[in-house]
Amino acid sequence: MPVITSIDDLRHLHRRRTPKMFFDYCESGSWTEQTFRENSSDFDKIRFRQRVAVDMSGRTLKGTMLGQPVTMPVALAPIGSLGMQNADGEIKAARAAARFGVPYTLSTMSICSIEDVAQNSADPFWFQLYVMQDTGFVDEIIERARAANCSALVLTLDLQILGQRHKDIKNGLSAPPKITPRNAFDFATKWRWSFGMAGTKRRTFRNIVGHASSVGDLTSLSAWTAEQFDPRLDWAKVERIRERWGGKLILKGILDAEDAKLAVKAGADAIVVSNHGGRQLDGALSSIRMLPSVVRAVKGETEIWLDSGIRSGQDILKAIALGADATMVGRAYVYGLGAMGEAGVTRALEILQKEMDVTMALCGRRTLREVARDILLVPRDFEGDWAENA
Ligand code: HOC
Repeated sequence: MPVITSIDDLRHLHRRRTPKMFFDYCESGSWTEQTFRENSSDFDKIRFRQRVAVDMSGRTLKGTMLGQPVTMPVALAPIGSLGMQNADGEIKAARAAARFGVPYTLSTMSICSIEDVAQNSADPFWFQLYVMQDTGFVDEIIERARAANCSALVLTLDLQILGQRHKDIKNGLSAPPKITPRNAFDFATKWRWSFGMAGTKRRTFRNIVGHASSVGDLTSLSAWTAEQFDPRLDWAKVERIRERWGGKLILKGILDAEDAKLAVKAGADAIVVSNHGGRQLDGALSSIRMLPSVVRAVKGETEIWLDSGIRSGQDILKAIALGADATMVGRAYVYGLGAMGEAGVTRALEILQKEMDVTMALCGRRTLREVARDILLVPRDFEGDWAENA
């Protein structure tokens, strides 16, 4: 067993242990993957100011997200078909998050259903909603989330149509997977994964079973998305969902200051500055580059969180220093899940926490309240002319 000291170590192990089709699903962006790449490389352009001889005792990363106490400002982002990365992946991730003291978000497009997770994990989790044309289905799944005690609704606004991901098309992505002469050897060598899958009945999209006419392979899934997801989603519909849900509402996929203001008007308790991990509009700017303009527009009016591109605790600290109240991580914990199941999710969270803590100390700060832009060195042209156009 290799020694795991970084998220990248988990990524390598994930790649070794998980069928290519599912590792690639996690690792892909849309079209040229420019936005996917820049989400991470833009974090690398920001540097820290080292400070010395500052009392670093009694440090804490604790805080709250929507009033919920968290051990660090991180929630696990909703991930489609997570249960294909590792058998019953959603249940494992929910358990690991609950034990660690951070929120877990279950995707509408998960393998384990809302009820599967609720029955197998003690703590409340959050539910992510995709808006379908069938309002009956939307209302019904909101009721299911309420019945399962979900404590917040995450409404994703940037995927009413699916960004094209070339790797998924080439791999013939499906859940359950189709074994073909081309991929049979790959599946045969990923025996841990196969063994896990043989031990569960949860191998397709259980939240939508009964609703979807056909959810076999990606071609039909993207056709299904085009057919079922509501292309007429607008702010009036967001408000209808807010009223229907009545609880804490997080609007995810906000990348523009104008949209941030509209989200506040629609009653968002939190917004997630996100480009869906570079999986939707390729050519969009990275989340971290867009964050400052959103912060200027709505800071203090709603909680501002950031996702897309976070691969280390240092990235989280950079987002906080640029004005985010908290973050969501996706791939960083999926690598852990694919590598080592539930223990891998825990390991990913431990790594992020340790990296944040040590970095904060070496920047001379003891709490997240003390973390501000002045711990950073940001290139003068970081936001560039693009943000000024916004
Ligand atoms: C093909 C399924 O957020 C992703 C997910 C889920 C997409 C739903 C449609 O892959 O980006």
